[in-house]
Amino acid sequence: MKKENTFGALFLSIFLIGSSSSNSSDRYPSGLHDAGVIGDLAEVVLSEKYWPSFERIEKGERIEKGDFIMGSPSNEPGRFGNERQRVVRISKSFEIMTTEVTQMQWFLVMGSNPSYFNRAQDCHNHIDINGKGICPNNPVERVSWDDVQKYVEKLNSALGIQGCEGSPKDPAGCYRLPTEAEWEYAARAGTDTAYSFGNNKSPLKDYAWYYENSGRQTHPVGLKKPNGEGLYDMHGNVWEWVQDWYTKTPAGTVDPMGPSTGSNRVIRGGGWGHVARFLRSAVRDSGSPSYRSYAVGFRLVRTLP
Ligand SMILES: [Ca+2]
Repeated sequence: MKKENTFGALFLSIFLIGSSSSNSSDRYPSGLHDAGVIGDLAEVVLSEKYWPSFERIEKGERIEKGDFIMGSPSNEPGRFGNERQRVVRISKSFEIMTTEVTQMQWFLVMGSNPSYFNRAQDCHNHIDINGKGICPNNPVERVSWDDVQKYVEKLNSALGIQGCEGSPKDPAGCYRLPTEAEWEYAARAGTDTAYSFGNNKSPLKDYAWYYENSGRQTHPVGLKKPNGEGLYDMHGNVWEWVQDWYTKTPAGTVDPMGPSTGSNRVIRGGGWGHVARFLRSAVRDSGSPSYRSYAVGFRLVRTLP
C-alpha cells in the first residue's frame, strides 16, 4: 500500500498561517485569534515537549477503495441486533487520520477545549493557556456532532479549501467526518473478525483503552498497537462520530451514506468506559446531534482526487 502523509503538518501549517502575519487578523484561524493565544502558542506548538509523537499524530493514511463485509455474522459472540451483515463497496479511495482528533488539534482551530479530561491529573504533559487546561495529546471529547461540523468548517476555511459542506459528496480535498461505511472499512483493515486482530479478545489490551485498562479516562492517542492500516484507537479510547444518521437496519451497498434523515447520528468503536463486547468492529451506537459526552470524540477523512 502506498503511504501518504498529506495530513502531515496540517495543524502546524494552520499555526504558521497565523504566525506569518503580523497584524492582519483575517489571516489567523479565527479560533486562535479570538482566543488571543497566538503568542503563547508559539512555544507550545513548536516545542517537542508537547508533541512527543508529532509525526504520528499528524499523519494520515490512504485507504484504497474496495469491497468489504460490513456488519457482523449472526454467530459472532456478543453481537447486537443492529449489525446487519452485507457486502459494501467503497468506490473512492480516501485518507483518514491515524488518530482521533486531539485536544490540541481542536484548540488550534477553535480556541477552546471542551474536554472533560483536561486537568493536570489527567495527563503527563498538561499545559495551561490563558486559564484553559489542555491535555494536548488526549482525544478531544464532549464535542457534539454539531460541534464537529463547526470544527470541520473552520478547518477547511483556515486551510483555504473551497466548496466544502461537510458532506461525503464534497469535492476531493475537503476534510469531513467519515461515512459509517468508510469508518468500518478502515477499522476492519481487511478483516471480517470481531476485532481487527482476530476473534479472540485477549489481545485487546494491547490495541485499546477500554474498561479493563483505562483507569476510567481517555489516554494520549496513538499509544496502543495500530490496526492493519496503521490506524490507532479504532477500538476504544473515545467513541467516534461518523457522518450517518442512525438506523437499526443499515442498507445500501455502494458508498452507503445512511438514511436521508433521522434523530441520532452514529458513533463507532467503543470507548474507555466499555467492556470488550462494545469495542467490536461491528458495534454501532448513536447520539443526538447535540449530544456531548466525555466518551465521544472523532477523527476526520478526506476524499482523494
Ligand atoms: Ca476510538
